[in-house]
Amino acid sequence: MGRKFVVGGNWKMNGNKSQICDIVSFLKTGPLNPETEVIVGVPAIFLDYVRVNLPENIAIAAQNCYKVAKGAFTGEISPDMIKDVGVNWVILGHSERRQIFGETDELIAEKIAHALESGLKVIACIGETLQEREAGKTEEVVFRQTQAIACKIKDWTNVVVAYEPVWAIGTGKTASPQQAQEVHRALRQWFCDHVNASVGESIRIQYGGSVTAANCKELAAQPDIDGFLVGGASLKPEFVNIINAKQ
Ligand code: G2H
Repeated sequence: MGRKFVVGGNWKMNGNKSQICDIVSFLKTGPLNPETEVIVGVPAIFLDYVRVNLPENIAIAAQNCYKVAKGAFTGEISPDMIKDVGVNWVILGHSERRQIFGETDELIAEKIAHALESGLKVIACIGETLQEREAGKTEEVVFRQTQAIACKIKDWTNVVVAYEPVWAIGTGKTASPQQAQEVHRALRQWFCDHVNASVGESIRIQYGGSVTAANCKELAAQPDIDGFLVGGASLKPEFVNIINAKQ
Protein backbone atom coordinates (compact mmCIF):
# COMPACT_ATOMS: atom_id res chain seq x y z
CA MET A 1 0.00 0.00 0.00
CA GLY A 2 1.32 3.47 -0.85
CA ARG A 3 2.22 5.94 1.81
CA LYS A 4 -0.49 8.55 2.34
CA PHE A 5 0.84 12.09 1.92
CA VAL A 6 0.72 13.88 5.27
CA VAL A 7 1.04 17.62 5.79
CA GLY A 8 1.37 19.11 9.25
CA GLY A 9 1.21 22.74 10.22
CA ASN A 10 3.29 23.76 13.21
CA TRP A 11 1.97 27.06 14.52
CA LYS A 12 4.68 27.17 17.19
CA MET A 13 4.01 29.94 19.74
CA ASN A 14 1.84 31.98 17.38
CA GLY A 15 -1.81 32.88 17.11
CA ASN A 16 -4.70 34.14 19.18
CA LYS A 17 -8.40 33.38 18.95
CA SER A 18 -8.97 35.97 16.25
CA GLN A 19 -6.08 34.69 14.09
CA ILE A 20 -7.22 31.13 14.70
CA CYS A 21 -10.64 32.03 13.25
CA ASP A 22 -8.88 33.21 10.08
CA ILE A 23 -6.86 29.98 9.84
CA VAL A 24 -9.93 27.82 10.45
CA SER A 25 -11.74 29.80 7.78
CA PHE A 26 -9.15 29.26 5.03
CA LEU A 27 -8.85 25.58 5.97
CA LYS A 28 -12.62 25.18 5.75
CA THR A 29 -12.73 26.96 2.40
CA GLY A 30 -9.87 24.85 1.02
CA PRO A 31 -10.51 22.94 -1.09
CA LEU A 32 -8.16 20.35 0.41
CA ASN A 33 -7.02 17.27 -1.46
CA PRO A 34 -8.91 14.44 0.29
CA GLU A 35 -5.98 12.10 -0.44
CA THR A 36 -3.75 14.12 1.90
CA GLU A 37 -3.83 13.76 5.67
CA VAL A 38 -3.76 17.16 7.36
CA ILE A 39 -2.70 17.88 10.95
CA VAL A 40 -2.32 21.27 12.62
CA GLY A 41 0.05 21.67 15.57
CA VAL A 42 -1.57 24.08 17.98
CA PRO A 43 -0.34 25.82 21.18
CA ALA A 44 -1.57 23.82 24.17
CA ILE A 45 -3.87 26.51 25.47
CA PHE A 46 -5.85 26.53 22.21
CA LEU A 47 -6.11 22.76 21.61
CA ASP A 48 -9.66 22.51 22.91
CA TYR A 49 -10.78 25.70 21.13
CA VAL A 50 -9.37 24.57 17.79
CA ARG A 51 -10.82 21.05 18.14
CA VAL A 52 -14.28 22.53 18.65
CA ASN A 53 -13.96 24.86 15.65
CA LEU A 54 -12.09 22.81 13.07
CA PRO A 55 -13.83 20.15 10.92
CA GLU A 56 -13.04 16.57 11.92
CA ASN A 57 -11.28 15.82 8.63
CA ILE A 58 -8.39 17.93 9.91
CA ALA A 59 -6.45 16.39 12.77
CA ILE A 60 -4.84 18.36 15.55
CA ALA A 61 -1.49 17.91 17.27
CA ALA A 62 -0.09 19.25 20.51
CA GLN A 63 3.44 20.60 20.13
CA ASN A 64 4.86 18.85 23.18
CA CYS A 65 3.90 16.65 26.10
CA TYR A 66 5.59 15.05 29.08
CA LYS A 67 6.67 11.43 29.54
CA VAL A 68 4.26 10.40 32.31
CA ALA A 69 0.49 10.44 32.74
CA LYS A 70 0.12 12.89 35.61
CA GLY A 71 1.74 14.28 38.72
CA ALA A 72 3.82 17.10 40.11
CA PHE A 73 5.28 18.47 36.88
CA THR A 74 4.34 22.13 36.90
CA GLY A 75 3.68 23.56 33.46
CA GLU A 76 3.62 20.23 31.64
CA ILE A 77 0.76 18.45 29.88
CA SER A 78 0.29 14.71 29.44
CA PRO A 79 -0.87 12.61 26.50
CA ASP A 80 -3.98 11.71 28.52
CA MET A 81 -4.89 15.39 28.78
CA ILE A 82 -4.33 15.89 25.07
CA LYS A 83 -6.60 12.96 24.27
CA ASP A 84 -9.21 14.20 26.73
CA VAL A 85 -9.82 17.28 24.56
CA GLY A 86 -10.24 15.17 21.42
CA VAL A 87 -6.73 15.64 20.05
CA ASN A 88 -4.91 12.60 18.66
CA TRP A 89 -1.42 13.74 17.69
CA VAL A 90 1.65 15.27 19.29
CA ILE A 91 4.80 16.75 17.75
CA LEU A 92 7.88 15.67 19.71
CA GLY A 93 11.59 16.34 19.34
CA HIS A 94 11.30 19.55 17.38
CA SER A 95 14.70 21.22 17.07
CA GLU A 96 13.41 24.21 19.05
CA ARG A 97 12.66 21.83 21.95
CA ARG A 98 16.10 20.28 21.55
CA GLN A 99 18.04 23.51 21.20
CA ILE A 100 16.17 26.09 23.28
CA PHE A 101 14.81 23.80 26.00
CA GLY A 102 17.70 21.34 26.11
CA GLU A 103 15.71 18.21 25.35
CA THR A 104 17.99 15.23 24.82
CA ASP A 105 17.63 12.31 22.42
CA GLU A 106 16.80 10.15 25.43
CA LEU A 107 14.09 12.39 26.88
CA ILE A 108 12.50 12.78 23.46
CA ALA A 109 12.49 8.99 23.01
CA GLU A 110 10.88 8.54 26.42
CA LYS A 111 8.21 11.10 25.55
CA ILE A 112 7.54 9.38 22.23
CA ALA A 113 7.24 5.98 23.89
CA HIS A 114 4.82 7.26 26.50
CA ALA A 115 2.72 9.20 23.96
CA LEU A 116 2.37 6.06 21.80
CA GLU A 117 1.53 3.88 24.81
CA SER A 118 -1.15 6.42 25.71
CA GLY A 119 -2.73 6.15 22.26
CA LEU A 120 -1.45 9.33 20.63
CA LYS A 121 0.10 9.43 17.19
CA VAL A 122 3.49 11.12 17.01
CA ILE A 123 5.31 13.39 14.59
CA ALA A 124 8.91 12.73 15.63
CA CYS A 125 11.31 15.44 14.50
CA ILE A 126 14.97 14.95 13.70
CA GLY A 127 17.57 16.97 11.83
CA GLU A 128 21.12 18.24 11.76
CA THR A 129 22.52 21.71 12.42
CA LEU A 130 24.46 23.67 9.81
CA GLN A 131 27.69 22.90 11.64
CA GLU A 132 26.91 19.18 11.58
CA ARG A 133 26.03 19.28 7.87
CA GLU A 134 29.20 21.16 7.02
CA ALA A 135 31.20 18.61 9.00
CA GLY A 136 29.68 15.85 6.86
CA LYS A 137 27.76 14.44 9.82
CA THR A 138 24.18 14.72 8.58
CA GLU A 139 23.52 10.98 8.40
CA GLU A 140 25.37 10.25 11.62
CA VAL A 141 23.19 12.79 13.47
CA VAL A 142 19.80 11.79 12.06
CA PHE A 143 20.61 8.09 12.51
CA ARG A 144 21.63 8.72 16.14
CA GLN A 145 18.40 10.64 16.81
CA THR A 146 16.34 7.88 15.19
CA GLN A 147 18.22 5.11 16.97
CA ALA A 148 17.44 6.73 20.33
CA ILE A 149 13.74 6.42 19.48
CA ALA A 150 14.16 2.87 18.17
CA CYS A 151 15.64 1.87 21.54
CA LYS A 152 12.35 2.77 23.25
CA ILE A 153 9.63 1.76 20.79
CA LYS A 154 8.83 -1.38 18.86
CA ASP A 155 5.79 -0.35 16.82
CA TRP A 156 6.26 2.49 14.33
CA THR A 157 2.70 2.34 12.93
CA ASN A 158 1.62 5.57 14.60
CA VAL A 159 4.80 7.49 13.99
CA VAL A 160 5.52 9.99 11.24
CA VAL A 161 9.15 11.12 11.07
CA ALA A 162 9.78 14.77 10.24
CA TYR A 163 13.23 15.43 8.82
CA GLU A 164 13.92 19.09 9.50
CA PRO A 165 17.45 20.34 8.83
CA VAL A 166 17.94 22.98 11.52
CA TRP A 167 19.66 25.33 9.09
CA ALA A 168 16.49 25.43 6.99
CA ILE A 169 14.07 26.22 9.80
CA GLY A 170 12.54 29.67 9.68
CA THR A 171 15.53 30.90 7.69
CA GLY A 172 14.05 30.96 4.21
CA LYS A 173 16.79 28.48 3.21
CA THR A 174 15.02 25.34 2.07
CA ALA A 175 16.95 22.15 1.47
CA SER A 176 16.98 21.54 -2.26
CA PRO A 177 14.72 18.71 -3.36
CA GLN A 178 17.87 16.66 -4.03
CA GLN A 179 19.36 17.37 -0.60
CA ALA A 180 16.11 16.46 1.13
CA GLN A 181 15.57 13.33 -1.00
CA GLU A 182 19.10 12.12 -0.24
CA VAL A 183 18.49 12.22 3.52
CA HIS A 184 14.97 10.77 3.25
CA ARG A 185 16.31 7.90 1.15
CA ALA A 186 19.09 7.25 3.66
CA LEU A 187 16.61 7.30 6.55
CA ARG A 188 14.32 4.83 4.81
CA GLN A 189 17.29 2.53 4.25
CA TRP A 190 18.22 2.94 7.92
CA PHE A 191 14.75 1.72 8.90
CA CYS A 192 15.10 -1.26 6.53
CA ASP A 193 18.47 -2.16 8.02
CA HIS A 194 17.83 -1.44 11.71
CA VAL A 195 14.11 -2.02 12.21
CA ASN A 196 12.74 -4.04 9.31
CA ALA A 197 11.93 -3.78 5.60
CA SER A 198 8.22 -3.37 6.21
CA VAL A 199 8.73 -0.31 8.45
CA GLY A 200 11.30 1.02 5.97
CA GLU A 201 8.76 0.78 3.18
CA SER A 202 5.75 2.10 5.09
CA ILE A 203 7.06 4.80 7.40
CA ARG A 204 6.16 8.30 6.31
CA ILE A 205 8.95 10.86 6.32
CA GLN A 206 7.98 14.52 6.15
CA TYR A 207 10.32 17.30 5.15
CA GLY A 208 10.31 20.49 7.23
CA GLY A 209 12.18 23.75 6.92
CA SER A 210 10.97 26.87 5.12
CA VAL A 211 8.41 25.00 3.02
CA THR A 212 6.27 27.42 1.03
CA ALA A 213 3.71 27.33 -1.75
CA ALA A 214 6.56 28.19 -4.11
CA ASN A 215 8.85 25.26 -3.31
CA CYS A 216 6.44 22.53 -2.16
CA LYS A 217 5.61 20.89 -5.48
CA GLU A 218 9.17 20.04 -6.42
CA LEU A 219 9.83 18.68 -2.94
CA ALA A 220 6.59 16.67 -2.99
CA ALA A 221 7.63 15.05 -6.26
CA GLN A 222 10.63 13.34 -4.61
CA PRO A 223 10.01 9.62 -4.14
CA ASP A 224 10.88 9.47 -0.44
CA ILE A 225 9.23 12.73 0.67
CA ASP A 226 5.83 11.78 2.08
CA GLY A 227 4.66 15.18 3.25
CA PHE A 228 5.71 18.31 5.07
CA LEU A 229 5.88 19.87 8.49
CA VAL A 230 5.28 23.55 7.86
CA GLY A 231 5.92 26.39 10.27
CA GLY A 232 5.50 29.99 9.14
CA ALA A 233 3.54 29.20 5.99
CA SER A 234 0.98 27.15 7.93
CA LEU A 235 -0.36 30.39 9.42
CA LYS A 236 -1.18 31.76 5.97
CA PRO A 237 -3.69 30.83 3.24
CA GLU A 238 -0.80 29.43 1.15
CA PHE A 239 -0.93 26.43 3.54
CA VAL A 240 -3.81 25.19 1.38
CA ASN A 241 -1.50 25.11 -1.63
CA ILE A 242 1.09 23.17 0.37
CA ILE A 243 -1.55 20.64 1.47
CA ASN A 244 -2.38 20.19 -2.21
CA ALA A 245 1.26 19.95 -3.35
CA LYS A 246 1.23 16.24 -4.22
CA GLN A 247 0.18 15.75 -7.84
C1 G2H B 1 10.45 23.88 10.95
C2 G2H B 1 9.22 24.36 10.32
C3 G2H B 1 8.05 23.75 11.04
P1 G2H B 1 9.38 26.72 9.12
O1 G2H B 1 10.47 24.24 12.30
O2 G2H B 1 8.29 22.63 11.80
O3 G2H B 1 9.18 25.76 10.41
O4 G2H B 1 8.52 26.15 8.04
O5 G2H B 1 8.94 28.08 9.56
O6 G2H B 1 10.83 26.68 8.73
